[in-house]
Amino acid sequence: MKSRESDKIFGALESFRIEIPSWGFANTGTRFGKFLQPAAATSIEEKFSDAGQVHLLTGICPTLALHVLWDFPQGVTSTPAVEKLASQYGVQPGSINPNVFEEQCYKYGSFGNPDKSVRERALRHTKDSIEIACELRSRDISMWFADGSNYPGTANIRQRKQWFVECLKASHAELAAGQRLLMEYKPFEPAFYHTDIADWGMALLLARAAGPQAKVLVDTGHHYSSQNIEQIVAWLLSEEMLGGFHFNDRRYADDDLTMGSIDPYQVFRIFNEILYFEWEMGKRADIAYMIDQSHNLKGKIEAMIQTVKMAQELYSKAALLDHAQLAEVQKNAELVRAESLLQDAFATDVRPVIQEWRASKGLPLDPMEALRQSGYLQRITKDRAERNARSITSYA
Ligand code: PSV
Ligand code: MN
Repeated sequence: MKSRESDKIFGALESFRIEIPSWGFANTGTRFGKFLQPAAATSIEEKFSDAGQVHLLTGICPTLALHVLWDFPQGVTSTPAVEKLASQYGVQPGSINPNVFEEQCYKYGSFGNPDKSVRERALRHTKDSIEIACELRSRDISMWFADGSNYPGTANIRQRKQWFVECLKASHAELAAGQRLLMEYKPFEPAFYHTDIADWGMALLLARAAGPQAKVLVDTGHHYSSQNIEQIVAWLLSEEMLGGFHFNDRRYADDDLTMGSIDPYQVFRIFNEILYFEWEMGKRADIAYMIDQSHNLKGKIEAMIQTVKMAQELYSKAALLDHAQLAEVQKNAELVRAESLLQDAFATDVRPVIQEWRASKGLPLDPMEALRQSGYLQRITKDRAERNARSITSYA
């Protein structure tokens, strides 16, 4: 590879960071049950410890996304303990994810619930989550709502939209300067007839209604099959409304598979739209890159490292593209040349240069191999196996 190309990759890797989710280290499953893993994390300390390993070996995952219900058992009073773990394991708290979907009271929704007291409760939880974020100096509060309905005619869709606007405005009013409210959308699951924030357009309208610090979050698994996600990304960029990503891959629905495992070219195309925008604007887009995956069968830490490596590779490939040239051939409608620019960049083997970059940072050349050699997996498997074996796995 020419030195100009490897310089491009070095430049891209220098600033590329990706956030990992605390729940990606825990025993998760499908609605049919869980297959327990002896090394899965069962406490917030174990999640920080595992995230610390991923960051230690890859050098690009300095923050951990936290889910309030799962990671802050005592709410805001848990924050000093979380701060302590962050400094102990060398990973800072990242986005804070309120949880207004798991408790019984949310059966008919949270911000869209017809019962005012439930809406108020969801709002209180969101405000508490913002307070947690303030205490931990976390920038992003990431909102996902399971709200929706399963049968036609059972919900007043317009009324629920209005309740969402009211609650989101009230949430936004609590944000500190510089904080952001990220709005995630999803067209199905757990609701199967309608979801209150079903797509990027609804998320965009609600974010605009909430206030200037609200942006849209794109979870790549939250689209219908064959939807053009990079086009959504391009539109959100041009509206200055793209706040972040939850990366994962899917074959059928929201499968939460490892990023790039099914369609790496799609992730490449997403990164290409972002880097093209940045080239055109002459500045970085303010985007939080985050992972949202659930590894039922693969080892959790291995899958996370695999993801991070894939993200680095696809981002590096996209960074290779000559955007000045792309703009030129697009202008002249030179279709094959334009498409080939993408295909050639995608086909380039960037792994040797990424290894050089790792070496320049004193990082292991192969983080996966380094994990296997470290003895960490053997140690946690021994320490955690008994507790994991006692976990509940049944669906019904
Ligand atoms: C919902 O499917 C979702 O994508 C939201 O981001 C949740 O916070 C996360 O998954 C929980 O796994
Ligand atoms: Mn998500």
